[in-house]
Amino acid sequence: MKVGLFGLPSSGKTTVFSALSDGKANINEGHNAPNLYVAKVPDPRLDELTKMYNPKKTVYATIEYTDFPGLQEKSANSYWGNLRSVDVLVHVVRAFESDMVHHVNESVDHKRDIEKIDSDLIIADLAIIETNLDRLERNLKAGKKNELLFTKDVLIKCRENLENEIPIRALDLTTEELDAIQVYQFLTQKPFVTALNLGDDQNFSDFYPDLKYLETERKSLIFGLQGKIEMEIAQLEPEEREIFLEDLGIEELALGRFVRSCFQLLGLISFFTVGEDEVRAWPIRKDTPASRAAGAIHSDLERGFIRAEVFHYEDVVSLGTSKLKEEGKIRLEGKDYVVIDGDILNIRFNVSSAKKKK
Ligand SMILES: Nc1nc2c(ncn2[C@@H]2O[C@H](COP(=O)(O)OP(=O)(O)O)[C@@H](O)[C@H]2O)c(=O)[nH]1
Ligand SMILES: [Mg+2]
Repeated sequence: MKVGLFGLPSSGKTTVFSALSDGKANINEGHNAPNLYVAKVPDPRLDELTKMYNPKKTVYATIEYTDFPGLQEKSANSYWGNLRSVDVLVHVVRAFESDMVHHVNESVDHKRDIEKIDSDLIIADLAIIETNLDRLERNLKAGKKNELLFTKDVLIKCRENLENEIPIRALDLTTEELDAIQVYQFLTQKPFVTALNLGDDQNFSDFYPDLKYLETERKSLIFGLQGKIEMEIAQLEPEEREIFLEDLGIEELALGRFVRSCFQLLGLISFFTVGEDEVRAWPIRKDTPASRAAGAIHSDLERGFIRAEVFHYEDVVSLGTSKLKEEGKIRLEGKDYVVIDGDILNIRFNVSSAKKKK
């Protein structure tokens, strides 16, 4: 999962990036190259399973953060272009007050900045639609395929909505419609998070009521964090963190909360595989059948899938590994079984039949 942080210069992107990447990323302070970090997705269940199975290694799911350098008016087009390759867009917005940090718009006004970026993204998508409608029109005149007509209709539908400030992600598009516009990588179609970067003395709950419309009307997520504090705590050793968290009244670090929000936004869940060699988390989309989940591990497992031995994390934690069987908690499931969050799978498969089907 690729997560891209963007926003105005000095809104705190690099600070938030550093907080979310566990304080371990090498920060490039220059203004041109983006910062990149592949972070482990924290999952206390995986830690618990590691204690139980004592494997040679534990493999966490990963999340890739990119901190895109500040948005400059002049090169906005190529800036938007860079953002099209990510899975989740995170708009970092400054709420913190500080005389030491200059704001490009001279004053701190998070609502203004949110509205401006939201409309910039809409304009960027509208520009793509215009270009492509022209192109489709020319191809249609040249007598090319009828399916172009369908794409054209979808683009027109998107345009109408965008003109009314409705982002594409808020539309109820059918699978066919989604397929037709997939190539355009629309920015307002991507899962979207507004990350409000709060000062040490500010509370998210004071800001939330006015920003709730981002969730209800704009189908995005609003996430508050005190970027600077979070960064400083993330840079500490895990053992030292606890004391500070308690002192500051922070229940959980933003890096854990944030990942969960992204999983929720993308409709992701995790299943696990366990054994002496490896205990591992596998992120998949909700409602994935067992055979496709097996495919996340290896394509042979999907092709040669016979059945899955399934038990649940909660059961192994409450009963221990040895009692699972006698309590009837280990089930055999077929390829259509819908995997749920916290399932632990052992896939039975047949390589030779997998090869035949190739
Ligand atoms: N007081 C305060 N300062 C912050 C906060 N977040 C960032 N800053 C400061 O704002 C400046 C710009 O932050 P930076 O993360 O580099 O912004 P970027 O340009 O968006 O990457 C730095 O001096 C940060 O220390 C915050 O939450 N509170
Ligand atoms: Mg920066």
